Amino acid sequence: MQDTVRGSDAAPPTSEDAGRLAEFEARIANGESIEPKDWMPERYRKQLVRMMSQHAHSEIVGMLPEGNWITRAPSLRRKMILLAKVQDEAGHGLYIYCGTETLGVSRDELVDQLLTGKAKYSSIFNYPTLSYADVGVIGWLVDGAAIVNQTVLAKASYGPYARAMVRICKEENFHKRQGYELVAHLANGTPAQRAMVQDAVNRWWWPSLMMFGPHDKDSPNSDDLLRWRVKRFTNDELRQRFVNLTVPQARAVGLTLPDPDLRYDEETKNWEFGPIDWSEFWAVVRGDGPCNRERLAARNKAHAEGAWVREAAAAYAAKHSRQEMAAD
Ligand code: BYC
Repeated sequence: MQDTVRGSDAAPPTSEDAGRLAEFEARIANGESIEPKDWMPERYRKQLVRMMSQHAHSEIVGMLPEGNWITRAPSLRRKMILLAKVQDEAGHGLYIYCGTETLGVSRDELVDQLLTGKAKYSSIFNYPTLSYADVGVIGWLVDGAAIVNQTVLAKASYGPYARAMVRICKEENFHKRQGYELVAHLANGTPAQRAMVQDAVNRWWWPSLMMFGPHDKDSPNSDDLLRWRVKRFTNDELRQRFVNLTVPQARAVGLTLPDPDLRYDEETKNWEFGPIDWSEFWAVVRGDGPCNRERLAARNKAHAEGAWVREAAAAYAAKHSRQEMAAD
């Protein structure tokens, strides 16, 4: 399994560690950023490696569902938009892998964990994209959910992660807008286009809510992450924020969300929603979602086919370093 952060790996703190820990926590309480060369508790480092590497993998695997439609985009304009978006996701993965490397773990190791199925990545990318409307709905709902989550992560206590999030969120905003624009276009289109986009919303709504992770009571990592201000809000709080933002957007384009229990609560000012199917969520997280095997197979194939590029880049770097040494 991926580097675990639970239980026995935490050695009992020595008095020196206790002093350093207090100093570290005081810095976090003071709103300071933790940087790669700063002292940090091993558990903080491991939590970040776990979360950031899962995030990087999600960006990389996340290229696959939409990438599926690049060759079949309905117009040149749509193809250019989709190409740019999918390419952005690759960039996001690379920033976050670089950020994770500052914690003393190599990208090769992280990629190996993904390719061998040891690492997790977001459950959402294990669902199929059945029509072009899915491209719009992913931009609107999936990138929309990512923005809610990542805007907060842009204030995370670990500097390299927070800075990557600032840049990524700017691009995610473009992703969400292009998605909503496509959704609105289809929702105002022919009856067949309307039906197609409603069908996509029906399939992606619940998986989008699952992106925020399990209920707070079932979230073993939240205590550490909240205490050390990697997370600023809980899974349930961010999920509710997403629902509150999204319901009016669905109404504005005349689409319905597939939840008969959805209702506005005047007292809490929240859109209350029905129960999430957690058995489906855990099945997908365990590897039994509709496309888990297909996604891993696609990543392994791409990695194998890219071997010559890595070899060429390594040979080029070696040649240049030899030339630089000879010139010195
Ligand atoms: N899917 O204790 P919890 C994108 C796991 S890509 C799979 O609450 P935590 C985009 C969790 O890892 C953006 N697994 O965990 C790209 C943990 O297992 P381990 C993706 C999940 O970390 C392309 C266990 O369940 N965003 O936007 O406190 C195209 C218990 O959970 C999921 C990020 O990666 C899940 N949904 O909170 C379009 C955001 N949820 O590791 C768009 C960064 C939970 O203990 N990550 N698990 O074995 C986070 O914010 C947090 O890690 C989470 C989970 C909220 C996801």
